[in-house]
Amino acid sequence: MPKLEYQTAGESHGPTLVCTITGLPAGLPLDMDRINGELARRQGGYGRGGRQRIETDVADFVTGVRLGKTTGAPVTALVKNKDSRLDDLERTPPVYRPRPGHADLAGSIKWLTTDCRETLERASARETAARTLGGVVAACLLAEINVQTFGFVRQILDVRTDASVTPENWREMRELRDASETYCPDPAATERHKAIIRQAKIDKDTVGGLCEAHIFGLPPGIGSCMDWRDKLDARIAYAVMGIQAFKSVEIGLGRAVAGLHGSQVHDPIRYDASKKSESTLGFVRSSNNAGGTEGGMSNGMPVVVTGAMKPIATLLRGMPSVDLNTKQEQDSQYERSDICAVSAASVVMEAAVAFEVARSALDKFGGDSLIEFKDNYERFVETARILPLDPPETVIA
Ligand code: EPS
Repeated sequence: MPKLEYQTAGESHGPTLVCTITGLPAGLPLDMDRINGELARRQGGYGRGGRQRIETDVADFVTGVRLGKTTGAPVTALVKNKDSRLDDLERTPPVYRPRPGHADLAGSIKWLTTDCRETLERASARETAARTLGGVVAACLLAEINVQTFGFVRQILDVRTDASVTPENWREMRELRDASETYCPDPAATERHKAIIRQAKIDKDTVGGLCEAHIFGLPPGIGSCMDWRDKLDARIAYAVMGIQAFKSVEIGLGRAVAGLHGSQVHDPIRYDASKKSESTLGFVRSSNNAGGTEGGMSNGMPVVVTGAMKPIATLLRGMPSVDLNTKQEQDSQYERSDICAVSAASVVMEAAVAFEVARSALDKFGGDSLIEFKDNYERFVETARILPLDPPETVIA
């Protein structure tokens, strides 16, 4: 049985992007509105460059799907590039002056060339369209066990929203997010974000920010503490750091835990039988500083992930650099780009986190078909709800 995995292929200005997903159970209906909706959302956000006016990203499933449902075979989907011109040297010329912050310098040396284009075409964030596609397919699987995902922009440059996102209000927050041009569920912060991006454009500069993703409805016990490679938080961190331009990832309080006492950090546990049917199985926490994971496993609380995206490396005004052929100092080369892509990155990060959660859920519940996967999930939560399994008199207090 293959594990749930995905791989992407394709260049920014090649003919197509490809996403291949293996290990999906058979019978999963693909919610095409959701998949294409998220692809469209990833194309948007205030501060994007001219490329997004050219492209119309839609998923074209070419293997592993029949009559709208997965068959259990590897799933391949394409996102075609309209701006396809990889072999046209006039329109896609060599790049000899690497952009500080981009993959240009390290990649050109790694692959022993002075033409950074060899690297940048693949390093480009265009690839995140394919990664988003894979993540949203995984989110379709999570929806089958009532696990929902919500991603948004927490901060751009130094303007941060204090909006609080909870299992009760996240749908309302989603409406606010969807009304925001920077995907931030706070209209006042959105206006300030837009002003920051406008000013960066005038200054021929770029800006980054913070993305946040919440996963709701995950029962305790997804992931594992038995092998560090199976820790849910470790997998999420790996996936988020794998997104272009991300420089840090935090779960829950993140690095703030370092400056607090244990009594301030750890989330007290209570039991409320009236909440037994919820995904927490009745274990109530008055705070969620752990961000929904303890010991590398979900604990029933929402999984909360924050990722920091650096400012886009392509600056219209250039940055000090050198020509790789002459070694002479010259400003970095300009390629059409974005001023700010934090909004788009919030869509990518939500999808990337969804994929890791789905992978860990499949590791736990398994199943060749969706029916089996859901049955295994139901049996697990039902059993967990009736613990202890031994007669009470045999349980040592
Ligand atoms: C990117 C440069 C720009 C961005 C691109 C990422 O591409 P282009 O040079 O074609 O204008 O638009 O992002 C996307 C194309 C996308 O779909 O997100 C880069 O250098 O990383």
